[in-house]
Amino acid sequence: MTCWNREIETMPREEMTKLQSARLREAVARAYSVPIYRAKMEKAGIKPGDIRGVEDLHLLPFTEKTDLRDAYPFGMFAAPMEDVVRIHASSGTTGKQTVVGYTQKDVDIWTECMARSMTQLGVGKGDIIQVAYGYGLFTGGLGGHYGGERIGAATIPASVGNTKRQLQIMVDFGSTALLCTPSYAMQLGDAAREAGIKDSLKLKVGLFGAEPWTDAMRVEIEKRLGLDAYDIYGLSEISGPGVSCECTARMGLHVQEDHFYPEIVDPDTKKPVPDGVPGELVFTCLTKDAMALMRYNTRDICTLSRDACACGRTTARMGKLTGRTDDMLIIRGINVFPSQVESVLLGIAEVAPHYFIVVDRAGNLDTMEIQVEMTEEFFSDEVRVIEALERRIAREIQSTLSISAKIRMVGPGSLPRSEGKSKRVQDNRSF
Ligand code: DLL
Repeated sequence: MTCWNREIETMPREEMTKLQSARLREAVARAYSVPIYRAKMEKAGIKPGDIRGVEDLHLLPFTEKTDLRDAYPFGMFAAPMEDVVRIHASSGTTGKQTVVGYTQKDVDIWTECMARSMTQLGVGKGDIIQVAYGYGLFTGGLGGHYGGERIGAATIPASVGNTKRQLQIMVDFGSTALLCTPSYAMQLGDAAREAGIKDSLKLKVGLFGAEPWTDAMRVEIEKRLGLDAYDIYGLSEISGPGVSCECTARMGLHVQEDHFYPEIVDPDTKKPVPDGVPGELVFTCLTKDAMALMRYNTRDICTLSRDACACGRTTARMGKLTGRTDDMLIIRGINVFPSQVESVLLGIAEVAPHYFIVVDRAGNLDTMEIQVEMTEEFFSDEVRVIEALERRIAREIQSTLSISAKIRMVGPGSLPRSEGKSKRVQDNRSF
């Protein structure tokens, strides 16, 4: 077993709990300095001194994505802006992004987590890592990049897209590791097959994540690209990719639990459930300075286990994600909330805020069609008018959600109305 940080990765459970508890006490004190948290804790009748260790964690109130939205942009920051060295963002539930900040120490810890993830998969010095996650506000690109450099591998900031050039880089530079979303890996695999270059590839390992994928997809990717494919998980609110990652034993994703304390709670009662029982995954940041997130409910559904892993690591493991308890869709690796679509439509006078989203998969590419109702007032059956409106909405969606969508205008009152919880999404993909 090759470890980046053997002491932590093989730490006996008792020692790990001690370390986590000490870090938690500091993190709670930090969180208490943020007015939003202090108000939450006061409302729950909790003082920092009440949290003596991880056994008291359940007393703390949860943090939700909406808390970050309400605090937009920097209201959740626990460090002064002059200590913040990086800002990332991901989709919020409406038009506003969820903004996250990092001090230098936070970036270093995130990088260390990525270094551990890569090392546990045998990637290291001498490897050539092609980072084909998007570089930008999304954490995939830079997360992979810093991790790659930290382990001393030659790191290529290929970013996402331009498939032909990706394949050329892969062959000419001799990339040995690939980092991208699993759906993009499939696409690259298909393109490699078509170009007949599979035998020229030197790929050994792939770290794929940022969206759900199945073991069946793993088999396909491995066949197409001739590598071993592993699952990597993370979210920008907690740091980015590398919160957890599979090891070669493939018995779940090792959580970097000295930095991110995991819990699983029942989606209805919000009470912690025993290991092995599926529920909502909740993380508490133990060491993050710029944002001291306490009990952040990711809304991702999975299980946790703390029994021994065949690889020898002792850290807790997450099972593969099986879904979410909110309505967030992940389309081509981009997080999309239906409420974001609604807020775009609300800004366009010619349409009613009635819409229906159909998500599909054409080949390996996710597609999104948004059916939108015109208002009685602006209704027109002139093709020119309709097409102009469709183009305008598509532009607005692209600029707000960073995703292309096919817009289809429909007549007033033609989308189904529901009396109960409205069903606004039809997802035809199978994961
Ligand atoms: O997706 C960070 C990341 C980048 C992870 C690259 C892995 C690789 P966000 O954009 O904030 O961050 O989206 C986080 O994506 O709550 C999950 O619902 C989903 N997700 C992330 N990794 C996986 C995975 C990045 N391995 C949200 N399997 C999370 C399934 C995943 N879903």
